[in-house]
Amino acid sequence: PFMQNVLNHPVFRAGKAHTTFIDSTPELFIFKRKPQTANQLLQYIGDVTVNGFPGIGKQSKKYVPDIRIAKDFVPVEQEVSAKQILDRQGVPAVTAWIKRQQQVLLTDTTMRDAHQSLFATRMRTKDMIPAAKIYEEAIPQIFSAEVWGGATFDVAYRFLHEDPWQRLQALRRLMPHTLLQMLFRGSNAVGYKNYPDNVLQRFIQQSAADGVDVFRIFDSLNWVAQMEKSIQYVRDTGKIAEGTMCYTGDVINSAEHKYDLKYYQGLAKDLVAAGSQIIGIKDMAGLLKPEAAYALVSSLKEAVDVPIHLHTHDTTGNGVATYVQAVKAGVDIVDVAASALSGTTSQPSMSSLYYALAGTKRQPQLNIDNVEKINRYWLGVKPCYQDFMNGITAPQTDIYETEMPGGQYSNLQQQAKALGIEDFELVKQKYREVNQLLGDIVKVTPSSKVVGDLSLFMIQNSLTAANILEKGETLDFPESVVNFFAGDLGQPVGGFPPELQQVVLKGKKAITVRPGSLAPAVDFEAAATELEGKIKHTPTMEEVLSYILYPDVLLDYEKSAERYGVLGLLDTTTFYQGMRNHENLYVRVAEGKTLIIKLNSISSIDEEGNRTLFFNLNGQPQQIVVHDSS
Ligand code: 3PY
Ligand code: ZN
Repeated sequence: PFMQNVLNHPVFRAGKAHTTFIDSTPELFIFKRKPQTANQLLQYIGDVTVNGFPGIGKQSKKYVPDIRIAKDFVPVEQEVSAKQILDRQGVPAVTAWIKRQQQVLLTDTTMRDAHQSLFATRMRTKDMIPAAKIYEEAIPQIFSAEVWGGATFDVAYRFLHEDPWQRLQALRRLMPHTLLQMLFRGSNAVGYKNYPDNVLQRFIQQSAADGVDVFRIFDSLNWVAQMEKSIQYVRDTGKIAEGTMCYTGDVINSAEHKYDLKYYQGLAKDLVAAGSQIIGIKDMAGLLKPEAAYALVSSLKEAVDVPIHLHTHDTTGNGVATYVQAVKAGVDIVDVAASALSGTTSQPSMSSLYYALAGTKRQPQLNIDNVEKINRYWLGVKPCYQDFMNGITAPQTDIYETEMPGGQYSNLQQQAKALGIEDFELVKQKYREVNQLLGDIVKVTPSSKVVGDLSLFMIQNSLTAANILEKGETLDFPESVVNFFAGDLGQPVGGFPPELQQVVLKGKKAITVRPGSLAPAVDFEAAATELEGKIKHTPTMEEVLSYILYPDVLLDYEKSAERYGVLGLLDTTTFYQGMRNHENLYVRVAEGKTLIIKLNSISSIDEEGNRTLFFNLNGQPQQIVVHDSS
């Protein structure tokens, strides 16, 4: 048994935890239920060495980075941070503080949206920990760090063998003076379907208790009814409710009659009436052109009194220009990422924006040397994830026409390939056609999936806008499309196209009310008892919530945790690529305790399809048998 919880660590207890300590002992931030054995670690290394990592397959080890966090930055003295104001004085004081700022404030998305958008959400907590503490000391002026929610929740369980709640708790502890922000999909929470109201409420309460301060709440159809409850639940916790509008269309196009400035002004007023304390503009596809940003922010400032927080993606290469115009129009906060993890489908770069605003009164007050030093750390981290990169290395201006969110672009490419559809230009063309067929809807998780699924389905079945109504009569549409027309995602702006709805639903009745209003409340006690029977320990509230949201995912994770223990100790290259013959690996498992692992050889495959890996563990021979599934 070598695992230790940081909270009990003598250095921490003595209040002497500082950067060097965290840098040299990140393992202390990896929480653990049970002691882990070295054997579990070897089992994991054996499995990934022989069979590769899901999604990227077997790798010959390519990159062994030496990642170091800069220690020579100048700690910045900050009188008071937004987090301290929230904790001491509550939300109204925070919003008043935001409004008093002359500079534009920043949210750093590096640990959430940036890696979700660039490398399939695969960043591990281990790689966040050394940076997290530095943020506090080096750039305390930022408004918030977006570190949780969206796809990070289920991906942590599914692919990283990590508990996302523990990530949140660790970051909270490391960043006590920074507002932590999450992306919350309204009635879909951090999932892809509607959950009952009491689940949303408990999830929000638990997230708030574990560390989330700012909840960015959106709905994939911009239906305020789907956000109201969540906004209220956040307000009840005393945290910040950022009701959010997903940006679609083009407000400066005179042909835009649906998503025009009047529409967004009305939506902003509705969000404020529902209790939003900040208005988020979520430009998930990066469609907001610079002049459109100016027009939109100006008209929202006219319509509502609360601060405006703008989020974009730099997919077209115009992200910084968009922010500069938004800043001129008075936007209060914008989302940026560390340069190394910025650009293309991610957010615009923090340092680029800093320099773009040079000479203006609204330039962010940052110690730019510190920003560059943090960036060097992320530059070192990035190559560990090269196998998950989405392949987009240049601006994609065609998304102005397709309106496809960045995260979907590479996903849909994969989905199409898997179905034997090689012509992605055709898919993009179909996607536009389908969007119009559906009545021009907001496209973001999960509504974007409806458009993508229907596009592929139409290509496969030679359906066009002209023949879908007759030919579709006899076809079973994809589940996501049926659910959409049944009203399970809520009501789209302007309603459903009635004829297509009939063809898809084939007599099934659609609902017009909020799906959550029909969902029976979940019995948490019963869920906890059921889960306890399956995992053989008393579950935490966090585990119960995860089980309710993602039963299979949580149970698979519990199984892998039994087999491997906690893998947060392993460096990321080994985690994804395993070990090479004759490689030596040093795994620090506790302060002053390091395992030295050497892989001597791998046997050829035996009759049962197994291979034996011959290791030395701290000089002692140790063997691990792995089934070769190739
Ligand atoms: C998510 O819901 O994960 C998103 O980032 C949508 O843009
Ligand atoms: Zn985003």
